[in-house]
Amino acid sequence: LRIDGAELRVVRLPLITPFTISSGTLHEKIFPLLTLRSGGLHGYAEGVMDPLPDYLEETVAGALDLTRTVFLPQILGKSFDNPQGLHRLLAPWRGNSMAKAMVEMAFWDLWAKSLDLPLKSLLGGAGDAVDVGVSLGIMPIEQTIDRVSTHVDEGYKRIKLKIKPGHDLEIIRAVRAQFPGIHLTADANSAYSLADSSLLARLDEFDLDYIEQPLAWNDIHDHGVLQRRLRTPLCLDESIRSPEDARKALQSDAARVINIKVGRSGGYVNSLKIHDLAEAFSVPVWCGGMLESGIGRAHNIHLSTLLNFQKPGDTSSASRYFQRDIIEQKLEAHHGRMPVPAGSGIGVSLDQGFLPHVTIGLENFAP
Ligand code: OSB
Ligand code: MG
Repeated sequence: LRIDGAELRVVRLPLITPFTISSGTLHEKIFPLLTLRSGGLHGYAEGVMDPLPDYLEETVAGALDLTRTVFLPQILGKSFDNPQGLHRLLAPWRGNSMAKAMVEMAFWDLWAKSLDLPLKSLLGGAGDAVDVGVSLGIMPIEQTIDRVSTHVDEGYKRIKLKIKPGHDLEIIRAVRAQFPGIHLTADANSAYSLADSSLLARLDEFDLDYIEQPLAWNDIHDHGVLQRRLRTPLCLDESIRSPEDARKALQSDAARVINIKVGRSGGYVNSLKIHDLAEAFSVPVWCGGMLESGIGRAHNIHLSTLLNFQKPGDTSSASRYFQRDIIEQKLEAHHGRMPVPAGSGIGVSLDQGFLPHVTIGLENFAP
């Protein structure tokens, strides 16, 4: 499969409501969108890095530069029999797992389309729909209760609340009191340290499915120490960017659950290894999200069809975040199940009429 050309776009999508996590508030989603071409086929992927290094270190500007000056020149005009060949070519570059993921994911979509197969089949997944939950940003207690109520009524299978110091015990206590039976989790996005162990241990009484990434984004060791002080399982997100990260976390009991984001983990080759390693340790995984557009969401949904994705993912309805998506299809959950887009590759196509209205940068590349 020869890569004949590429297009690198920057897209800006306004959010219906601002999304607040411990590290800050997102008002709009700005992301790179990559298209790889081969003959008449197009493979799509988006990057999950933010304009500022507020979730992990990668940035949109850095990813664009690396993609434009290093990755694309390495792959344009070349032929690859399968995604592993492309993965091996990018692997020696240090870090930058989000930028690498974008390139590899676009190639997987292209490759699946060249074989006329849905992406899930090539990943080893199966099924027509996956379980989903929602992630609720930080907001006042009253408003949180309202939003939990709406989403529980809609059938979402798990509610994740964002927490930060000063906005933790009280909100979890209030939601648990109102909704005693739901699957409830908390995500701190690295807002705490080991000095907060006793406060985090007080969350044990609320029967959370897990606490996501309480400690530093680049830490594994201290999460292992913290896990020995808690009953609630810890789930790692930011800390897991490679199979090696996953192995270390699993071996040191720093993660009893893993949130896999293909866009954070360097792509599918790495994500499949993380999935299998976790299974070998009897650790369940689930598919996270980065407020992606329909392109990134479709990728996430295909990945979620693998067997060890035992817990509901964050791939909730696109209409919760965006007035209008950049794809022609609608990615909407029904009773807590998100349908897997049908057709070859990721199964969704760009809305070419809308795309120019939300494009803030565009470059084309030929061999
Ligand atoms: O930690 O999972 C996270 C959004 C932006 C940055 C980090 C995270 C999130 C979410 C949103 O939780 C999940 C979604 O895409 O719906
Ligand atoms: Mg998270």
